[in-house]
Amino acid sequence: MIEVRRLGAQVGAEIHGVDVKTLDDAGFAVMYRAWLDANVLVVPGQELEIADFLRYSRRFGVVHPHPSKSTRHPEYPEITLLGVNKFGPDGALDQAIYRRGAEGWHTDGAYDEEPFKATQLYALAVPSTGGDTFFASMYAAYDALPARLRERLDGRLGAFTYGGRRKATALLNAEDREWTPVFHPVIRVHPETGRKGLFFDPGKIIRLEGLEPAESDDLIDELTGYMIQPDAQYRHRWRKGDIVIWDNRCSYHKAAGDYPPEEDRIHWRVSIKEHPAAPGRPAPGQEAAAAGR
Ligand SMILES: O=C(O)CCC(=O)C(=O)O
Ligand SMILES: [Fe+2]
Repeated sequence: MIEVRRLGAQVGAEIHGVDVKTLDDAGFAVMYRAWLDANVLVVPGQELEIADFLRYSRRFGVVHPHPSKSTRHPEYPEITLLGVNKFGPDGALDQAIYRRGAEGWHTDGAYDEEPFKATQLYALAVPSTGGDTFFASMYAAYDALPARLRERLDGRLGAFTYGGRRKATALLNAEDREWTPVFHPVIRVHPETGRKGLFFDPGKIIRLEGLEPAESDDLIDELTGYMIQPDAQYRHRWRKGDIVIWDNRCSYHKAAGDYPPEEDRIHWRVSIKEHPAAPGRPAPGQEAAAAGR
């Protein structure tokens, strides 16, 4: 029997009583519904090979390789490795790998024309302490906006790039760092739940369209203050064998980035979209190169 337990009041649900390797369609439908309701779904105690993880991930959508080529699994480009090759040849800790996802609250893939629908992680090794992942609701952020801000944002587009205003592109190969901005409405209606959320990422947004630069920066700061609502968070403490999937269309997340660096914290990670890559379209970040620039 599949059991769904709520973790936080608004964010997070945990599933018990499933082995995702043998899950039937009716069982998956229960889990998918729970995921839409809770934005973040935890499935503990799974024993998976890479093929199992990919097969299960594809039930949520289309798995796309991440633009960070250096952190792809050498044999399975759709799998990103988290926490692997943390130490360089000189023995120094690579902060971009160790602190990946820890620089601030964000949503994955806002730099892409079709941002990731979901990101899914499978824990292979967990540290003895630290290394949690934090989640928060975009719906709650939107609900908290005063009417004055909702009116200013209604129909407004944000321009996003991979590294944002700080140009944080350390995980990209040098030839992939020139990023063509993409545009998304900052008030976004979730395509499946119909609920409005504040689709926002201070580390990837470069400006709000139609505003003077100073006004845009001020509004970005103001919106950053609404992202995290105290009653709409969930903190995940990892156990080996956990699968966690989050919905990038309605949630923010952040890695704690605080575990003992000498310990292993290793995940397989996939980026999931609604759609396959359009034929002949350059990969994200490659538009400038493809246009000969
Ligand atoms: O490692 C984590 O806890 C999450 C990192 C992250 O932000 C991501 O994988 O998108
Ligand atoms: Fe992330």
